[in-house]
Amino acid sequence: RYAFWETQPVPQYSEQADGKQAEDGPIDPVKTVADVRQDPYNLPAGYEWSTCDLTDTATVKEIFELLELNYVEDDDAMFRFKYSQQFLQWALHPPGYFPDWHVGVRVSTTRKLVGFITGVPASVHMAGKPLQVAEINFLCVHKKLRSKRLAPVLIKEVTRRVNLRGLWQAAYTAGVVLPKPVATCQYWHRSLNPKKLISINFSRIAPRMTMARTLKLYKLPEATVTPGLRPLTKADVPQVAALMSRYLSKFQLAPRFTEAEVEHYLMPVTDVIDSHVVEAPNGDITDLLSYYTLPSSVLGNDKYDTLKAAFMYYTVAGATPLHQLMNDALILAHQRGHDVFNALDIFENRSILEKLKFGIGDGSLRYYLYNWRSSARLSPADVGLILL
Ligand code: YNC
Ligand code: MG
Repeated sequence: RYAFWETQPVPQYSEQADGKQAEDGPIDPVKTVADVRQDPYNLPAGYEWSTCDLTDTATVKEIFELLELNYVEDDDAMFRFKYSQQFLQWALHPPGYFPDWHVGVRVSTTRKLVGFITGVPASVHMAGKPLQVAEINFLCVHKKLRSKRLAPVLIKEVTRRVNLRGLWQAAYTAGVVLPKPVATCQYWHRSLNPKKLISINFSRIAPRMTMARTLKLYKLPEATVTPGLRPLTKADVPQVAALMSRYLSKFQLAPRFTEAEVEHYLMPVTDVIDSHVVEAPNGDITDLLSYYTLPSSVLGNDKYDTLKAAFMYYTVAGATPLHQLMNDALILAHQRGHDVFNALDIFENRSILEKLKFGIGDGSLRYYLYNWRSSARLSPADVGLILL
């Protein structure tokens, strides 16, 4: 039973797949902006809506602190995502962003920020159909306010604000099972600093292994191996956009990036996003690798308080074998002090993860679309979309 989600325009578990599905399309009757409710949803007494201005560093710090203490944890509550302030500014200010899609809830008397949800606009394809969506992320309710049905109010309010901008679909990912995933994917982890990972119980020494053999197993070369590999620069953006668009069109669910979006999402920002390209001797850009930096707080460990994780981002192997390009990504992340490299089993990753000594994680990441019915059933290898 999903008291809230059963009221929403998402595919339901009660629906029978009868084989003769109608054409893919919206679930709700088509509306116009004039049909959208003008006033915000009601919050419980004592709380109020607050649009969060991410150009204001004091506000960014408040969001950072809410998430640092209350955002996503693993099932055993050993780690909690710790998105940095620069990361939040980057992720929430892509080209064409709407300030009113950065939704906060505050305690009226103290102004304390206790709830948050965001959307950013994006263009994606799903099973051959183009969709203008809001990518919804950073849904968070303060731990002291859990299980009071505040999350549905946040979701309805951000939906209203998205609708007011004339968008009717959304994409989001979550660990939890909701009606109804378009794909269920898994994280894989590659140790870069095995000694620390073992000491914080992120990983264990495998049976019949010693610490010395474990360190040797995961040891990486000091320098990358691919000739012509160098950091992405602005001048590369048109070529990279073309490379990405050719590659991403192979997947059932994938974004369509404009050049402005490629520049925003891929230009390197220290400890936020790192992108490298391979430049051929004739000047052509043949390959792209990228990863973002998302640390986690290590909860209740005396020796370490932070785990520095790299997450694979858009990577296109044109002239270089994918496993070599990804191995260079591991080397770069290791050089820059990351402890672990995470990647989903999406794209063509299944073919290289084991070979590169990734191990499968526990828990799944589900991909969802809001107000879109599709008869397509996607496997992880059909997914070419990464939400931050
Ligand atoms: C979740 N992650 O099932 P039912 S991911 C969506 N995404 O509803 P309450 C979720 N719904 O079952 P709490 C959800 N988690 O009755 C729970 N729910 O139908 C549903 N955690 O609400 C749940 N961040 O307020 C139930 O629960 C209802 O106080 C219960 O709050 C939930 O950002 C939460 O994991 C997650 O901060 C805020 O636990 C809280 O527990 C929390 O009583 C730690 O809520 C942080 C965390 C989630 C990260 C993410 C993607 C969010 C997508 C939201 C859906 C967007 C829809 C599209 C909108 C735009 C549409 C257009 C156009
Ligand atoms: Mg609640």
